[in-house]
Amino acid sequence: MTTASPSSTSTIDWLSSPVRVQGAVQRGFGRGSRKLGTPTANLPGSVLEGVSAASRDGVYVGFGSLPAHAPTPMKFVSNVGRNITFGDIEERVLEAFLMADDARLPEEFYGSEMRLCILGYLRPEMKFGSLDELVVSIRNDVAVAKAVLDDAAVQRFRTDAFFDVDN
Ligand code: RBF
Ligand code: MG
Repeated sequence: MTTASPSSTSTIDWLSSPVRVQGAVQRGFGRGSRKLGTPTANLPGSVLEGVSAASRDGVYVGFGSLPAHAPTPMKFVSNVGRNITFGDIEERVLEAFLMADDARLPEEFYGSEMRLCILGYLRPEMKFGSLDELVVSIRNDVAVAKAVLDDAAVQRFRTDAFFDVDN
């Protein structure tokens, strides 16, 4: 596989204002996103109900925390939708891959609060022809997210008051 430079293959659509959501991490679908290399912590899609800035299904990026376990905001990349490649879930879900040093982080935190400050939209959710294509695309999303979240324009959200643990 050839790895293209992320910034040359994608542009980010920064939201006009950040979307801050929080909720208890819910169980995934047993498909093992761990196997895909991107274990996600999931929130019900209902946290985005009525939020027009995040009404599109697809891949979003921002900063997120688990106040009780990992209070320092981390970069995240997430999918919002119904996993249309698989077509087996009914409810919209927000699946966030938190870029922690410990890749197993989310597994242990079902029921814990997660806070996400959503800053940009990367691409629509797509129906891939194979698992391999989905994995390649997710890897590219991770690389793009890492790069764009270093942008000076969004650094201030790392210290957003929303992440203060006593909130
Ligand atoms: N699922 C899809 O069906 N289409 C997608 O385009 C898609 N993009 C994703 C991008 C990222 C960054 C992540 C973390 C997940 C994505 N998924 C997508 C969801 C994936 O199907 C799901 O995480 C696994 O099936 C485990 O539930
Ligand atoms: Mg998950």
